[in-house]
Amino acid sequence: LKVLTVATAPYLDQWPGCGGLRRRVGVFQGNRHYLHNFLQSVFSCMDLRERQGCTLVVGGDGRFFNRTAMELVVQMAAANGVGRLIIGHHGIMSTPAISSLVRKYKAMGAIVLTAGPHPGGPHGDLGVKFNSANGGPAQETVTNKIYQISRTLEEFTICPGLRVDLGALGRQEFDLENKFKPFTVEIVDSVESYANLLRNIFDFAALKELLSGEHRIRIRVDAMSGVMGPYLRRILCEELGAPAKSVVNCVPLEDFGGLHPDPNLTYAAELVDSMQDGHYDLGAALDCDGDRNMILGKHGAFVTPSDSLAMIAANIFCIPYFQHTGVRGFARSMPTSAALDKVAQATKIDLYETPVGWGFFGNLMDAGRLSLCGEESFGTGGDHIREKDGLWSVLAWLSILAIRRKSVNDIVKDHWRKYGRNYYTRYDYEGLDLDAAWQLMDDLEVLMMEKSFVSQRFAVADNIYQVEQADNFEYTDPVDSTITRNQGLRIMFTNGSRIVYRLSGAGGVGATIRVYIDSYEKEDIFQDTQVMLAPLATIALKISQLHVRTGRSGPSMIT
Ligand code: G16
Repeated sequence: LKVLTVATAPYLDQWPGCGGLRRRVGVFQGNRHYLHNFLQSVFSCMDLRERQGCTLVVGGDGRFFNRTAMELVVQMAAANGVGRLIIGHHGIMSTPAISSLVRKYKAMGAIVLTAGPHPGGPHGDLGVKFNSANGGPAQETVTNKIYQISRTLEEFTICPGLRVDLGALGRQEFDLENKFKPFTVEIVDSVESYANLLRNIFDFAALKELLSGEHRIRIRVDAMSGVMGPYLRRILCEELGAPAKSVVNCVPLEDFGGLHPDPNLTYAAELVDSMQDGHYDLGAALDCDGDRNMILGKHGAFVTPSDSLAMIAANIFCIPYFQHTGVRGFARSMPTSAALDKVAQATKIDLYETPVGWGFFGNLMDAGRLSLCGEESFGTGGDHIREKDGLWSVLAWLSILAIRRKSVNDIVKDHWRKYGRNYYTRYDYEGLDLDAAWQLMDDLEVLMMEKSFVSQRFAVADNIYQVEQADNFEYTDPVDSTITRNQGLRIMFTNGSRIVYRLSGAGGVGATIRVYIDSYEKEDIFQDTQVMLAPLATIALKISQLHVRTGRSGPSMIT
């Protein structure tokens, strides 16, 4: 097979955020060599000697254009000297499964074709993410390098005649010109190997008893027409005995059924509705690439992701894996509520507060300092892999139910009674003008850094909040001392409440400003979140002038 070097012109906008390069499908289709360029930048970023003959894992969430993109990845990987690709059957594989395979095969990394929980289809998004040898998202130093290469790229190499059969499980070999060794592709059943991973973490006999024994509970898990259907069927139904109707939307669709495959109360409304009549004891939704999760109790009671993390932490020894490994540390992203901190204090386990994005957790895990972590954006996971893991989180909750023999709602209430409650909400302002959003954040920072800002008092009705501290979050990695700056503007009040403003780094159309509000209550724990947080929300808008400056009358999304 011939290897060609093709001249190209660079694009200046291929900055991969923490979730990779995410663009509308039309951008990839309408701009000549847009995907070729980015893939070449990824390959060129790898050290040449390490790249020659290396193994990479490749998978995607099956969205529209996935197959075309996958074929291109294979042709360019071969031409760039990669020796072996491990690919999911039909090119489809969940993000957690990809992470686990990178580790299992000791691969140099992975190319993940997902745009996270963003819509698919011809008018939806496509994404390309590079994961490192630990199985987690590449660090910022790597993504910055990819971006720099992409800005001056002049050519790419490709093996256009190489045709891989993504449907044929097993090994395929290809001889390339001027290469001594054949280029190998292995199409694998990722469902089986991922199931095996989970078998070694959880007590499957206890879970089977919970889901199919005499006192079984009823669950409903929604795969949102993404990759997770086959994993749910195999693990929850075939292996753990849950009835077939416990899992829904399990056929992976290229456009995710035209829906937004993001597991939250807005986009997983179908699940929320189906929980209302109290038939199901636990509900869960997973996003299209299987790393995010939402947990609901009976009647659709919402467990906020920050609480879910804290509650898994408080019950961590219900999971056999942690009984064996012990607990090395907990971590949460900075905007995630401080509910986890209370558990860490009580158990005297180290707690890390990291910038947004799973890559920061990976470094701590690699150094043996972290066992359990999560983000408010519906992500929880352990150190078994280096990505968040949706189905792992569901099994973590089921393990808690199996051992504690209580309902989800009672476990939540017990937790609040013991540790107090962090009322928490997030406002998203999506699709803002980029320059206006940056300017707003700049001006806000200037205001917050004024000397007089600290100790300023804000009053809404009877509630008075006094600023204790204000900063722009900065993180020094305790393992390698790398400093990451500008990670979000934080206002901390004397009563422990907090407002955080942050620009989304995940890319997409325009800019997204997120406002995170967190308020701790020791006693008053059974109130409505939005009612409790209304004064702080008013203050957040007042300080930032968000509505006045963006012309919006409210957030595009509240979680
Ligand atoms: C968002 C979330 C982050 C998450 C990231 C990637 O980033 O806020 O917590 O790590 O997406 O998530 P996924 O891999 O599921 O797409 P941002 O920067 O938009 O806030």
